[in-house]
Amino acid sequence: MIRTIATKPFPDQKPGTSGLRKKVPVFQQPGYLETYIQAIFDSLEDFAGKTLVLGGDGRFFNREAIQIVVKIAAANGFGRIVIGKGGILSTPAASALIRHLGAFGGIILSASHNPGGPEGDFGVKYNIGAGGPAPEKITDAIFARTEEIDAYEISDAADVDIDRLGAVKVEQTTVEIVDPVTQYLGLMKTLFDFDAIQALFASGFRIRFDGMHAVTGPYAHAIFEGELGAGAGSVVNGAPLPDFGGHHPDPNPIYAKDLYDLMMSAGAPDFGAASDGDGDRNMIVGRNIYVTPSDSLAILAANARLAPGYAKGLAGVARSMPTSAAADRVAAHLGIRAYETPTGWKFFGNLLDAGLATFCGEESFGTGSNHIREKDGIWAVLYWLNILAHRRMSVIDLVREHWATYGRNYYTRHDYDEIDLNAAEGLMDNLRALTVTLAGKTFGADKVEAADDFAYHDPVDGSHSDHQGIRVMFEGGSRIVYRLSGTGTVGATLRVYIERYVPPSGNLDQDTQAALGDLIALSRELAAIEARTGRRAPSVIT
Ligand code: VG1
Ligand code: CO
Repeated sequence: MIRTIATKPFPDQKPGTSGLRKKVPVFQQPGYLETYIQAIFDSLEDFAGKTLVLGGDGRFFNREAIQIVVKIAAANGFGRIVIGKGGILSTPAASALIRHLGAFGGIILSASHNPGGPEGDFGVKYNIGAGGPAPEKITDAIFARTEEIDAYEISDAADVDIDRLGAVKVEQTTVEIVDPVTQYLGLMKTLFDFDAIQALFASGFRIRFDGMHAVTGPYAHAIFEGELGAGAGSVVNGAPLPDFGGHHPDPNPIYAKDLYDLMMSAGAPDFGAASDGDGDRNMIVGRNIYVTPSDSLAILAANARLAPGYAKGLAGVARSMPTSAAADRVAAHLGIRAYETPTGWKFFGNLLDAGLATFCGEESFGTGSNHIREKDGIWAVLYWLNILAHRRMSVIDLVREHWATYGRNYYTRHDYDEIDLNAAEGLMDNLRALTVTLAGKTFGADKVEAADDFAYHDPVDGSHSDHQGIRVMFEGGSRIVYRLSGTGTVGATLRVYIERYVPPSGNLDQDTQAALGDLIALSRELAAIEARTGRRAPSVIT
């Protein structure tokens, strides 16, 4: 039976950079998740009888939340709900499945790289039929609906057994449980040269993939060890755990330190990679070299023709504004368009749909293409393997060759986590006011060319997004960028992105923090970070 349950607006259901993220106990409040899910459906039209894809990254509360979403979706009239077995779907696999099935949309239960567990984070993201995160028009409508909602519809049917493949009925809705890997694996086979990668492994090439006890473990075991013949044990931390083993499932040199240290040690394998909670991020590390995500995007673009799925070449490359301009240089060389969007994958959707961009990337360990509408961790790893299988050179030699051709964008991000919200907003307001006075000023060797608060005009639908981060741009291509995170759940996180371009004739072999030392000092001084936040140093450097 379908019941109508009275509810009230919760004041804190505004989606951020990537859906709604809150502490688990917040989501466990009676009616909290139900109300948000109903607000999503209330903001959509004409889905009666259509298909909804549903899955999550396996974090604490995933299984309970799946049951709640099933019962509300059935009560609201979806015709079919397709769920990954065990409630598991990586974000990229969910995007692939939405597109493959021609589904109306999908709900992904994840707080991505945020920690999990009873006191950790949980999250809900709505993706549209194209497979990507809902654009701002929809997330704004969802938020508006959360402010006035007064009831939700829910079936009182028994829980669905999400661990058994097959189909059952909930009210009038067919609920199908599918293997989370099968369709995704099939898609990867259409893009990459699996034979060449198999031959690479057969020749003794060694990989270490760290699943970080998050969602990519099952995908990595099946694809790298199963299909491609990487030796058993190549995938570590491959079992998804509700609390990610107590770790932060964020693939960067700090949180994937074991992998990083291994790759810098004498016994390092040829290639190292890790992915995040929901499988859309990737970190690439070679023996004795960490590849920045910005460089990774540029290197993939420069070598695109080596992968069967991209052999025809690229339409364009898009990067988020704070991502280094390394990909722009490749685009210029290839004679294709380069796009600069605000942070968050939702801004790439229109460019991909319109065929303007083929590759997209973010400095936050996100890379992807038009094969789906999310960033894709396993895809990026397969892409690198495909390139290495053809080039038969080490990661470090490939990266050095790239710098020698295009120059090097030295790049770092400094995060100041959990700072006071008012202090953070004051700091940004102050910077915004400062932008108008900076052009033409010289700091040390660097002269400011322009400074602004980044605004984006979507070239496809004409939508406009203001206040996407403060940019201080210097002559010669160096930059300092400031923005506040939209995915955190405690206080505010200030992100400072620092970049300096060195041409091929310059010194390409410096330590990154040293090469950027003067700009790092300037980034702190300009924003008065210590005076305003009490922080002398960042909490995380990537
Ligand atoms: C962060 C990253 C952004 C990314 C977003 C979602 O957002 O900076 O590039 O798209 O996370 O990624 P913010 O607003 O905290 O800077 V994921 O893997 O958390 O879905
Ligand atoms: Co993620």
